[in-house]
Amino acid sequence: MPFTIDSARNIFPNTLAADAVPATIARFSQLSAEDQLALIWFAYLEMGKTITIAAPGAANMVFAEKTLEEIKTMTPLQQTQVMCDLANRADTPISRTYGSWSVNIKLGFWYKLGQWMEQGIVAPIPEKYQPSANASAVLQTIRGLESGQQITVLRNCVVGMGFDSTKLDQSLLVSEAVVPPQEMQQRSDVAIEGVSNSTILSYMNYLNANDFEALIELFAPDGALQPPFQRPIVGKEAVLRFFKEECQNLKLIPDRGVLEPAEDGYNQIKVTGKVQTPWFGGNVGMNIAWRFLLNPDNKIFFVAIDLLASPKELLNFAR
Ligand code: ECH
Ligand code: GLY
Ligand code: GLY
Ligand code: GLY
Repeated sequence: MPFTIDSARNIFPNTLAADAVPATIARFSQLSAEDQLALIWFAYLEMGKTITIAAPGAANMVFAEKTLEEIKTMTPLQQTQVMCDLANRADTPISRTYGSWSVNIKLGFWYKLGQWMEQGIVAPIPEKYQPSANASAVLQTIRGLESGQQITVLRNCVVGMGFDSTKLDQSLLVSEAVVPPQEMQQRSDVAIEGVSNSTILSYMNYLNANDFEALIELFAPDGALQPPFQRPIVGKEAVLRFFKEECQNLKLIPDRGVLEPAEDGYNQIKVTGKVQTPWFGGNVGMNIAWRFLLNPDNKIFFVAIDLLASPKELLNFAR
């Protein structure tokens, strides 16, 4: 076999990802829990002036409801303690429950808490809270990022909170129900300037239609998918689980690409374009590159999804 997952990760090495995102999250995670919560609060309020977040679907909220109600009945001091425990990834019952939730349930939980904090139902961040110098510097960095990078930082901060899910009994993990694939008549076809390969076009169309069962058949049995700033997810079973859990209702808007032959009958394809998340819809277009490696059977051996450093990167096809 000419390629391994590790060597495939290096196709199109000139692709410039938004390294400011992991760098900012690393600095964020060094802050105290109080600083972390205050920083996200201030960032969230500022971003809310220009971009609107969609209310979580009811399906995301059912799993968090019991915990939210429990928090509601607590004293303000206890509420603040629960939030600090989450930021500290402490081993507490609520922090364990939080750790068992999928990304969208975690986001829905904080969405609701944010509303309650605004309404005074849950202990707010004190208006006069004085962040440390480091926290102020991190907030300043976040202000300077483009909106797609800002929401990625927020998302990853929320994902990192709570008890470490890998240390939990995996049978306890919960995620929202999978929506049925879109009806055929409702679907639309993407067009990608410079790319006519059927696997690439089907990948975009199936993902846009939430048709994960068809989508996964485009992958080789040992195929892998690498989400932005993550390690590759390897094998059809794990990739399918990821699609069902974290990829519902995304909108992929690929724009252009290049295909070039690689060793031993493989082909490498780079596509750039935009992606929208259901949480922000058309308000935030993330600048994305897909780096595909197709095997000689035209199956996906590897695909990396990169959040790009700048819009300029949308035009970068240098090899
Ligand atoms: C408050 C203060 C106290 C602490 C906290 C608070 C609340 C914070 C809240 C934050 C909400 C944040 C949200 C962020 C959502 C971000 C979503 C993103 C989605 C990116 C998706 C991408 C998809 C790419 C992919 C493609 C593929 O081809 C394959 C699959 C996949 C304020 C109370 C915490 C409420 C809602 C960034 C890029 C294209 C890899 C998925
Ligand atoms: N974006 C990472 C790489 O091109 O290798
Ligand atoms: N409102 C976005 C979601 O529930 O996924
Ligand atoms: N978890 C993927 C999204 O929010 O769009």
